[in-house]
Amino acid sequence: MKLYHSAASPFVRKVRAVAIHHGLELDLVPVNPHESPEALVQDNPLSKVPALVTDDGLALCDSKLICEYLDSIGHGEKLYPDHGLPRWNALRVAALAEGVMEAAVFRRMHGGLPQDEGRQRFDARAKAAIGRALDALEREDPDAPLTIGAVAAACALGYLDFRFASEDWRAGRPKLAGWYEKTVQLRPFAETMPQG
Ligand SMILES: N[C@@H](CCC(=O)N[C@@H](CS)C(=O)NCC(=O)O)C(=O)O
Repeated sequence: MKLYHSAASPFVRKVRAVAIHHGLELDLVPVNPHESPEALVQDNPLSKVPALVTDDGLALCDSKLICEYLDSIGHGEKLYPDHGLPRWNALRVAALAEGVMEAAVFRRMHGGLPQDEGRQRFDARAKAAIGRALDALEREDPDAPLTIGAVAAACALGYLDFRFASEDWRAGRPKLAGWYEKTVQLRPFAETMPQG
C-alpha cells in the first residue's frame, strides 16, 4: 500500500500509527501537498495528505476513512469498537482531537501570512477552540483502552508540541499531560514523531 506522506502532518501520523499498531507495511511517498504534485492530485483530487492507494488500487483520501480501512484489514486489537457506547465514545474523542488538529494546522498555515485584524481574530478563535477541546480531553479517563480516539489525541498533542511549543498545553491539564507522556512511548507514536 502506498501512502502519500508528509512527516509534519498530524493526519498522516494518525494513519501511520494505526498501520504500525496493526503491523501493516506502508510505502511512504513524500510529497508537499501545497505544491499539488501530479501523482498526488491523480490519487487525491483535493491535494491533501494523507492519501492511501490500497493493494487493490483503491485511492482513499481523508485520514478518518484511511484509519478505519486499515483497522478493518489489520489483525491487531481493533481501534474502532464495532458497536454501541464504546464505538461512539471512541469516535467522539477522535472527533475532538481531529478538531484540535484542524484548528492547529489552520493556525500554522495562517501564521506565516500578514497578520491583519481579521486574521488575528481567526487565530484567537482557533486557539480558544483548541484550549476548550483540550480541557474536554483532560476530563477523559486516562486508563481507557487504546482506541482511535486515543490515537488521534496523541497525534494532536504531539503536533502542538511540534508547532506551538511556546504555548504550554500541559499547564492546568495534569491528567492529560500524564496520559500523553505514557502513551507517546508506545511504538506507533515513538516511531512517528513529527519532523520537518
Ligand atoms: N481532513 C483531512 C485533513 C488533511 C489535511 O488537511 N492535510 C494537510 C497537511 S497537515 C494538507 O494536506 N494540506 C494541504 C492543503 O490544504 O492544500 C484528513 O483528515 O486527512
